[in-house]
Amino acid sequence: MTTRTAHIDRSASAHLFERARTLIPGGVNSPVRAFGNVGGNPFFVDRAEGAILYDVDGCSYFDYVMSWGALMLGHAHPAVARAVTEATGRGTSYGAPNGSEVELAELVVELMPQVEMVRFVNSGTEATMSAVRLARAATGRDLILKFNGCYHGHGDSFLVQAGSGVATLGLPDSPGVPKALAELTLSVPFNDADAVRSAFEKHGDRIACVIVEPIVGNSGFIAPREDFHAQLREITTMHGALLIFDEVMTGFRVAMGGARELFNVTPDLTTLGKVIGGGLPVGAYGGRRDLMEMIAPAGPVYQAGTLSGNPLAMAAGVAQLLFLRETRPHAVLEQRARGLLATLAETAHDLGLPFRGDAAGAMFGWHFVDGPVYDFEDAARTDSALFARFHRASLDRGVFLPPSPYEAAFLSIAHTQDLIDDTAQRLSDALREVA
Ligand code: KE4
Repeated sequence: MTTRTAHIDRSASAHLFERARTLIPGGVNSPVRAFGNVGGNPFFVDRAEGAILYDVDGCSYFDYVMSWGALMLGHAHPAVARAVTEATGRGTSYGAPNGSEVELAELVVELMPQVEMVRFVNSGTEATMSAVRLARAATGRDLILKFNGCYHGHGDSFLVQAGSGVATLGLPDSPGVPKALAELTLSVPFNDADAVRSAFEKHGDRIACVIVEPIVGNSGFIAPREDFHAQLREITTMHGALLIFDEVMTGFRVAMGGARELFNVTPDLTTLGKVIGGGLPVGAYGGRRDLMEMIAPAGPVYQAGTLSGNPLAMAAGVAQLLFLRETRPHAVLEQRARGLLATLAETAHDLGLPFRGDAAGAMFGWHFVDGPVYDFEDAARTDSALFARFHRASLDRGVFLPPSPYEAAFLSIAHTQDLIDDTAQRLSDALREVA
């Protein structure tokens, strides 16, 4: 039985947060980090190694956020650290092409056959914004269709019933998004192919693309129904719209070839981020050669970026992907995630609490709900007050879970079976305490 540490001194974090809030909106550079949905103040990180985060007060945490999915090898993995250090010695940015961009592009194209050409950018948001611009250019159409609860970054066209961030903040639309622009985005329930068909029946000849998180990680973890993606492929093809798999989170994490490998459905475009940068700022979009050759300077669709293809991010991405290509840890990591969920499910059952968990590769999640979770509406039934208490009790037992019920959790090769077993005990005790 692990007990919550009586009093944890987090005063150094508190002082930093106090200073940060006078300088940075909400004291953070991304909203979810402020713990708005779980209460309390965020801890400030001093350093990290493997699966462990160490805060500025000397507390340590088993990390299940892993930079929101970017770190498949854990923090400060020697292969990545060495690659970045070596790259730094040759300069940090050139504003001119360099070989590491070609090396990473070759790896992405090799590991994701549906990606015939790829363009690197600096974030997942840039990747999805650019992919949608390309879809609009390629089809000559203006409407896009997304799914309630799916998050594709903070591009204006996506902040229409987005899942992560906006939904967590309880803002169905973000202020500042022009109504005229929001009206170009259709949003229907995830897993509802009939709703997609109806949207196309109504607007079919105006819809440029469907963009989807193939496994949703921004409403908590939601898996697609058996043939959902095959139906999306059939409907979009029939209506001359493009299908975009937003694999910023799932890419190289749920399987070596991403979600496309799991569902054997080929999208026209794929967006990437996180894992391909090994923890450094990166994004990418790619897909059919005929589409990608429309991107400047090969074609007329403009997109650019000062730090795109940054040599340090490329080096980190290459190091992480090469290591994953050799070791292919996805099945083992999914087994570990499912083992952890099984322990939590058993504890919840003993306590008479509703609980639904699921996993794919090194990504997993749960909802405190009865019955299956097929879409955001189901996920929104989760007991968020219980989630908040559970998050705090877990943190006080040295386990850092994603600080929102609308996020997924992530593990890495540094999450050994022993660490998972230790986590399971701590989380069970935390759940018993707050039930
Ligand atoms: P970024 O612009 O944050 O690099 O990527 C945006 C994005 C696009 N597509 C998907 C499927 C994503 O999950 C994301 C970003 N993921 C969130 C986690 N829910 C990042 C965490 C944060 O916002 O701080």
